[in-house]
Amino acid sequence: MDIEKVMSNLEQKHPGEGEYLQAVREVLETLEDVLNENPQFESKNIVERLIEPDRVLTFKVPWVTDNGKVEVNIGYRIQFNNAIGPYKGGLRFHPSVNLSILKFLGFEQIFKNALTTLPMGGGKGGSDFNPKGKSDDEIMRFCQSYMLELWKMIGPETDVPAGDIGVGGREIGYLYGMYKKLARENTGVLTGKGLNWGGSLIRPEATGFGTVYFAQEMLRTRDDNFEGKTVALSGFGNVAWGAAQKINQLGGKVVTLSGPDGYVHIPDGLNDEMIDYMLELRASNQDIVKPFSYEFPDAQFHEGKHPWEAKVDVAMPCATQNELNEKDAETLVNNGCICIAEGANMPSTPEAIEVFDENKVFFGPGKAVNAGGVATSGLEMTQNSMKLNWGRDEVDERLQKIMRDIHNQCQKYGTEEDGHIDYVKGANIAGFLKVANAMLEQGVV
Ligand code: NDP
Ligand code: 2IT
Repeated sequence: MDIEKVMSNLEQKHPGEGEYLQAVREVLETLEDVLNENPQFESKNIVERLIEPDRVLTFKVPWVTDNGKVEVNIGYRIQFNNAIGPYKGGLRFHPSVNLSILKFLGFEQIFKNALTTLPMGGGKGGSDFNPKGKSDDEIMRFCQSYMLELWKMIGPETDVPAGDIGVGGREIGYLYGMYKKLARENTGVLTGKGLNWGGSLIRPEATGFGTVYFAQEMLRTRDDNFEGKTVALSGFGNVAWGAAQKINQLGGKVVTLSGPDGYVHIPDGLNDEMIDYMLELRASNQDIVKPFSYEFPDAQFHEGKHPWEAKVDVAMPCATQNELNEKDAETLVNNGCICIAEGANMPSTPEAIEVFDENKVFFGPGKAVNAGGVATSGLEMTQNSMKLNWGRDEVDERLQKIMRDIHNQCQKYGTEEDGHIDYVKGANIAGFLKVANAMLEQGVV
């Protein structure tokens, strides 16, 4: 397959969609051997059928502010690929949201979901709505208006949205309430639901827990573990919160958190009181981590800086795409960082990944590392279908098993001659093979 030709065709059809093109290129660059060994994929044009979403929905979302002003946002849902199960993936509410970002996220989701071993296809959605500074009622009215359009396109066996940036338990509640009213049914149409109405234990923590479980598997290949390791986290949202708890449980020390305004350095490590304060800060709808340094004098705030300048053993980017660049990667490696595990989706730029590759440090890409979130969404769907709730330990054990399994798949397809594991290659090939074979078996549809 001529990657450059495929990419230039795609670019012509979707000009300026940088994140989407970046995500597609990264996958295609790792598939060369598999495509050569499996000519049936090329003869049925699997790659070109896979990189184009099944359908893209955009719609207007009008809503009324507390002051009676009428606002209009754009709503989206990308149904990317359903070869192995219903479309599945989160909703992102953030002012930066556009088609390119949602298409990159939807594309990545196909492979991630395939890796979980559960029957879920790939999708993503959201809006350019900015939840920052909005009242609870405003959030509710926005979610209701969004669902008024979306509900006909989704369903427990069709397309099952969940949370992502700016969408957590509160938003899922408002979205679910409106869906239920319109569809007149209680089903597992969304995941990340409240525990009293179909949610699963561990789902809020799952992405962060899974990220740490995956990093633990990477370290284990060198008989190493988290005990005494210093960890730089970015973001201070849902994923960072779950990861911080698990790192502490395993004896590691989280020394940074970040926001768009900069990062805080906590030399003695994030403690439980600080983790609770993270939640408070999030709930206050503030855009910044600076208040952390007022509340805890030992935490030093570094304005406008990335946490990657801190000297750490492990780095976990948990905020957003392209938040860790080539220079950050060089700084991390020069400071002795041995493991990078992506809690966020595509947080490292291609140049940064090259630096990690050259230096043969552990680099776990988001689609493998953060798959614990959607995997636990899959477990929520299973519980909804059975109309049963599993206990905390049962869900956690299943999550751990799934993360070990994803690591094994990466190891199987990504181990190089010198024993180094190329997790990007491993994850892409394992995910691709599952989806591509399903597409072949189901014909041209
Ligand atoms: P949250 O909204 O809970 O937190 C996001 C964090 O990232 C916040 O600290 C936010 O800061 C920061 N952030 C968001 N956008 C930007 C930006 N443009 N520039 C700088 N910082 C930014 O989201 P999650 O924790 O759920 O998601 C974080 C990442 O993890 C995303 O990449 C998401 O796609 C990924 N992910 C999430 C999963 C989940 O289950 N929730 C599952 C798998 C991956 P602020 O709000 O102050 O802007
Ligand atoms: O990026 C992701 O995997 C998510 N935001 C979670 C998706 C889900 O359906 O739980």
